[in-house]
Amino acid sequence: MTKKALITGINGQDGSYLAELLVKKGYKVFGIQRRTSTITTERINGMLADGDIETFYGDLADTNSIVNLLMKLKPDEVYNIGSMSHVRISFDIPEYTAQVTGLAPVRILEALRSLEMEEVKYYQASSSEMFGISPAPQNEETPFLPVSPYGCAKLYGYHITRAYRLGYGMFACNGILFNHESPRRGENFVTKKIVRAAVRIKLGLQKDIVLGNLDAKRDFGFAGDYVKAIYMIMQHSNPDDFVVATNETYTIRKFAELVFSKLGLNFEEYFKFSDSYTRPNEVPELLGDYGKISRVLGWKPEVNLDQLIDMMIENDMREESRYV
Ligand code: GDR
Repeated sequence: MTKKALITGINGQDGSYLAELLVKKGYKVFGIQRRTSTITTERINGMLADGDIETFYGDLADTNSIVNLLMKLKPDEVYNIGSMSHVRISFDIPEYTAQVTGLAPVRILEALRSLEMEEVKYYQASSSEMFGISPAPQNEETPFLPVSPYGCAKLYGYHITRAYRLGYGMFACNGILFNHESPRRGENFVTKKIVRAAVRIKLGLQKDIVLGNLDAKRDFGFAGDYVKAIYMIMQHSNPDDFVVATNETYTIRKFAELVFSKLGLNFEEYFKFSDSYTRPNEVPELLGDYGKISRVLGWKPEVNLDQLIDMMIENDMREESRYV
């Protein structure tokens, strides 16, 4: 029988890659779409037009919309990928972040329970931001010390997912994903901002790039590889929690230097600092250890940082060349 999956955040980078993967695997894929005044379906328009996926209006902050969709669609698997996902912005809207990023998991899990749908599998998109200032490298045993409203909200989601698994025997699992990037990355995340700016500078469309703290270290993977990990976590015989990472870390400055040098540009000539992109608290170093998921599920990253940057530059070159 065809399996049905419901994805929150289907419009986003991860949701769109995950939807493509599940469609390929033969799933009937549904997505929850939040009402916005501008159209935000550009990453999934192809699948919508082909009838591969179907979206329904709903909102992670609106319990009734979640209950109604679970009753109507009766999914076999729910992937909670949706979130207020920007760490710096979470300092501006901390309560909203707690409402959406923090409480949506319990809204969904409790809805499944009260609808007597406990057999439905649940995936929670947990984040390396939960490690906060815990020293690197970080794995499943590392203590969580979040320092952003986003990290705190995600940590609630992580623990409530475990609590429902332990308390009610539900197949509820966490993927603790480190930073993952792609040509589809939202434009206000640092990798996309850097690649887009470097390409535009190269094409004469932009003069400089304004960034915040360049000393933080991040473990950057490819989102396309990470959704495969998500799928494997959900097909495992036992519900469990896994770190998904690359075991490598780079400063933001190094990432920028690599991107600019690939285009024959010297990053320092174009970089301007602005405090408006710094955070009240910074997470200094994220470096994941993907040993457990590699041992238990056989997952490992396939795309390295060099290939990831090439992919992102090629995409933005194609898109920005239209404006030359
Ligand atoms: P992050 O990603 O906070 O790690 O969370 P982001 O790309 O926003 O920042 C990475 C690092 O770059 C520094 N930085 C800047 N960041 C942004 N966005 N814009 C800038 O101009 C800038 N200048 C410097 C930041 O201070 C930070 O150190 C991402 C998100 O996708 C989360 O949703 C996800 O959970 C985690 O990764 C894993």
